[in-house]
Amino acid sequence: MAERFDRIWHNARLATIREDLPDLGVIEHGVIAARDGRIVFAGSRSDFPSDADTSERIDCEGRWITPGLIDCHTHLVFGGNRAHEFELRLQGASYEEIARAGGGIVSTVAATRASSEADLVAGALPRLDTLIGEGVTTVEIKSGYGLNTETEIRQLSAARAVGRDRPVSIRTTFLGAHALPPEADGDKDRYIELVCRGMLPAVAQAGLADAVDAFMEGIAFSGDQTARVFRAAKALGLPVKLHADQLSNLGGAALAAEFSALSADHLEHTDEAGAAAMVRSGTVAVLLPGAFYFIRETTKPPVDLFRAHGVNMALATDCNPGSSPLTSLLLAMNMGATLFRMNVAECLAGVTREGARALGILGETGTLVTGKWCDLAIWDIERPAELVYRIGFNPLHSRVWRGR
Ligand code: DI6
Ligand code: FE
Repeated sequence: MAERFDRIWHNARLATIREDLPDLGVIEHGVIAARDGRIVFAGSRSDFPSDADTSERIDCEGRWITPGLIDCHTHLVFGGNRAHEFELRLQGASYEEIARAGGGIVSTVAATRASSEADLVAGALPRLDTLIGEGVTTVEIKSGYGLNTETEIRQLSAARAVGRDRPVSIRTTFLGAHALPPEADGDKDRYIELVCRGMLPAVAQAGLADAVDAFMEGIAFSGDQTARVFRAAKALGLPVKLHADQLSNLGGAALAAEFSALSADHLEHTDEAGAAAMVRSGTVAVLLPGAFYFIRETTKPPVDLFRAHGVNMALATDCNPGSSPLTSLLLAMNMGATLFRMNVAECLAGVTREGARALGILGETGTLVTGKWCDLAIWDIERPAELVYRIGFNPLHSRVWRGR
């Protein structure tokens, strides 16, 4: 009896991003078949059963199909915006000066605390829709603009809510250790105590976090404080990630590796010992060229070192109101290539397979492989390099999330 499918896409060129194939894992004359939202076939038409029985057959007319894109590091849910701070920076103030003067993250915290969950959802949806419009099917969203239990929970439930409003997978990350709130009176240790004993257990209890993150930096938290957060996360069975070595080298990459973090993110100032530690722990390097560009950072992440050591590299927008008001993964890829000298295969893997790995969901999405969710982006392009090469042009033809 003929095998039955819900939908098949044929006459396509597949960039599978499979790990067992070189470069992009290209399959010409490709077919993808889906059943119950999952990929049940992704390969060459010559291997596809000719008597397949399907409800819907979509002719891709030679278009390219990649895995649906994954934005594995965003702060998409927040109140207000920081356009005024941008104007101040144009007059000469630095990001760190603004942060130390009570602006920066803390001003977004005030706006987020003043927002209802409905306000937060309404603010985030246009940003999410912009990502979706470029073929994104999975988005990670962090908290970290509440900095008290009530608002952190509101931010995370707004993040989960946008995922119910749109056909997209949302992964949430608790980032209570993002900045020191004004009421902490400068006492970082006491605040970290609150994160570990108050906020984190409440967030975990509510089932609102898939992972836990921290901002380890001179203007944020030390290695010791970060380690306390990580121990508390691990005790609750939650995987960790880290904003590491963005503005200075405090050994964040190595600390992340010590805790087998899913990813260490930013990494502009990471050294060789950090890269070597990351490869041992399988920690993904999430590179965020939007933040590098927007705060006019001059030290680049050591992409050559990551490549030489075999560290997996992902790319993400870091969409946030202060250091990366970016809602384009296509532009993030162009910046990854132009600013960081990543090649086309690295950029495309960075927003698909490696993004999935950085979220701990590589078994579910990120490559065109049987058994995974059928998350696809179908493109009007002649070659995959166009996705990286163009600036401000969106060649998405259509997008499929969980088989639809
Ligand atoms: N690193 C960043 O670049 C953002 N957060 C972080 O930990 C900045 C967030 C902001 O300025 O609002
Ligand atoms: Fe970030």
